[in-house]
Amino acid sequence: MDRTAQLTASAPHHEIAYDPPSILSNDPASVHVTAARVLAENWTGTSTVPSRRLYPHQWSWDSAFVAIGLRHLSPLRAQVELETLLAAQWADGRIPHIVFNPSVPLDAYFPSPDFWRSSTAGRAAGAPRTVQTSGIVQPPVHALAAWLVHLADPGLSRSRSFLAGVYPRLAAWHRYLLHRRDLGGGGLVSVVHPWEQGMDNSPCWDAPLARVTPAPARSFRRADLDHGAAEDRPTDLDYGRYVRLATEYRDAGYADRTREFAVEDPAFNALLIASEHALARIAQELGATGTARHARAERLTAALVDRLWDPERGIFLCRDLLGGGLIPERSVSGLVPLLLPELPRTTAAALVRTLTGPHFGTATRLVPSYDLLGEAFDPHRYWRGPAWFNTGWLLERGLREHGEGARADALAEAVVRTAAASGFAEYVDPHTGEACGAAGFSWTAALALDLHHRRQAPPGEPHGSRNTQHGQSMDKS
Ligand code: 9WN
Repeated sequence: MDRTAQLTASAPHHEIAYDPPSILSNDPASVHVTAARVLAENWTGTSTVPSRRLYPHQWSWDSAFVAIGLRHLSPLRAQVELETLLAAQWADGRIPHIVFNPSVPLDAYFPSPDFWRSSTAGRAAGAPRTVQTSGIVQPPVHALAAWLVHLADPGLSRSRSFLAGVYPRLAAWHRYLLHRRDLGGGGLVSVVHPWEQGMDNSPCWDAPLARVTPAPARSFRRADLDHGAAEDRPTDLDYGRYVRLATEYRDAGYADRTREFAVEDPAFNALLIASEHALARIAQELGATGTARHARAERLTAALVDRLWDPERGIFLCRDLLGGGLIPERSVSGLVPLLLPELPRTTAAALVRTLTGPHFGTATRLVPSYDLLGEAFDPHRYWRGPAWFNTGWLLERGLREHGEGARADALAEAVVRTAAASGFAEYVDPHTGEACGAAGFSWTAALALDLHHRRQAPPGEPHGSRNTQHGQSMDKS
């Protein structure tokens, strides 16, 4: 049996040793080699940790981004990355934001499995018994990732029935979000914790979080400060609030209803819509029509524009369901809907102007996480200004989707160059490109690899344009 056949025959959750493609090792200077090395070092045998020291377990949206890059190194590892995550899905459909590695000491990351107590506190919601997870979720990038992973090697994918295996789980995930998390009743999904949205410390959460009584500082011990600089990380006060919200959700058996924090976020919903289009593609590949899913994605796009678009600011805003209305903060989350193929032309054009204007564009090469002119802007503090590589990757796709090829090329170039120069940092100062946070961060390496690979694609390989139906660029890259 040759190596591919051996790997194909192995069950999804068998460990796969890292086997660097020999073609890469001949060119030690390339982004391929350095990014591949980061992903090898962070590979556990069945999935990839975001960072060995700071984040030593499997994270949900990290794994989706990682799979998108891994597909260029090993389509099999990319498939296994997603399968490992989906194996920890709860019976109610939720994909937990962390899947814990039992061999990592409890004090390596907080909140640890003994905080979340998924197998007991989450029993009624259908938490798995054999693996410990958190009980909150993260943005639904997974169906998009699964489709892109399939495209990287359709033969391998079909031989392992990859899409047939993941489709029911991804469909249940979207069902959970659409049915259990429409807390505002307007068709959009709400997050119930800042960690769910993925941009934990964004100034968008300041007003809704201010209502939350923090858990006392002495009631928990932060592990992040062992590895990250305190002035870059969230404050103790905010951490106390994160802990309080998570504790209350856990103590209610992870049942979904509106409590102290409920926000409709543009990026979270835009990623669900992009993934719904991807799920339609997957359904088509499996022999169904996918029409109903495309139609749902179109309806969700209309709801997003209706509920979150601010025409004066030219950006989508977060809606605070409890504090009454739109939160007047410009964050990169509000630009991410540029991804969506059915965005009205005028909305897409306004978003491009905002992206390239003084709030996000001036003097920067990458896109900052928060308004450069905002009062809360801080170039180093977590999600309050620094540039992250996953949002750069998403916006590159959005620019291409809407016919802004030259801008997309420039952003792709900036992402790849800055990622490599920063040692694949978790995030960078948006003015200087200075590395911040964890070094050797997995999604930075994976997404730089993806853009690098696409830059190298032969001339004429099609990229998306807004004239395609349902974002057909999805079928090509
Ligand atoms: C909480 C793993 C995760 C990312 C998030 C990022 C950060 C965790 C933390 O790290 O969040 O989930 O402890 O700060 O904000 O986007 O998924 O990389």
